[in-house]
Amino acid sequence: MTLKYKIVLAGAKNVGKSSLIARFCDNIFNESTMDTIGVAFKRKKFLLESNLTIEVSIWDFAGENDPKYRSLFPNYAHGAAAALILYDITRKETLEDIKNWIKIIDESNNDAIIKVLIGTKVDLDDQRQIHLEDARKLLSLAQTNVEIIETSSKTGENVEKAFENAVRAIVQKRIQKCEHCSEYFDIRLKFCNYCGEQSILAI
Ligand SMILES: Nc1nc2c(ncn2[C@@H]2O[C@H](COP(=O)(O)OP(=O)(O)OP(=O)(O)O)[C@@H](O)[C@H]2O)c(=O)[nH]1
Ligand SMILES: [Mg+2]
Repeated sequence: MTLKYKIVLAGAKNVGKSSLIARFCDNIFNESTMDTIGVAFKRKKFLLESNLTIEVSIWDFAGENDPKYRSLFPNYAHGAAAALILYDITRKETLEDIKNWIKIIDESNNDAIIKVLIGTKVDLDDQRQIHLEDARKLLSLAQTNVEIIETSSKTGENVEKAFENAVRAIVQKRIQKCEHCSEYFDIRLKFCNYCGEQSILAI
């Protein structure tokens, strides 16, 4: 079975949103990237299990600081299953900006969205200004228990894992596996829509 979900990326200008997507989807890295204008869009498939493929559409939203521009984010994020909110471990202010993004996402009328915090540019550890423990303090504000991952789009470190964590969190929240026929079905159903067996969550 293939299920489709939308993932949006947010975070201050130059934190490395487009670079993370380029490494993940095309396995490339550029020292000098173009600023994202508006939004960009990519797709990627995950084979999570032999009978479960997840196809994600990944939306890259420019980090522009202009409030007029940021107010458009909820429209782009509409229907998203997860928001990856990025900060750059070498710039303290980008962690502060995470609070603004959490607020924008919380006000976007999408309670189902899972917020995932991601640190970027971990290859620049000698310039580090943000420690993992500092970032963890924002987890409760983001109302998420998805662990924070530090990534490098330059070396590729943890890039796959960051997206995989987000996808696993989406799956955990949205679908369940039938004990009887092993198919996946909507978490809200009391009976498997493949074989009719009662959901163990409903017992
Ligand atoms: N060393 C290092 N540099 C990175 C990494 N990721 C991104 N960069 C650099 O950081 C700069 C900004 O990266 P982008 O991916 O364009 O950032 P962005 O968040 O998409 O920026 P906007 O689209 O303007 O919001 C570029 O010069 C990248 O090469 C990384 O993991 N390590
Ligand atoms: Mg960009």
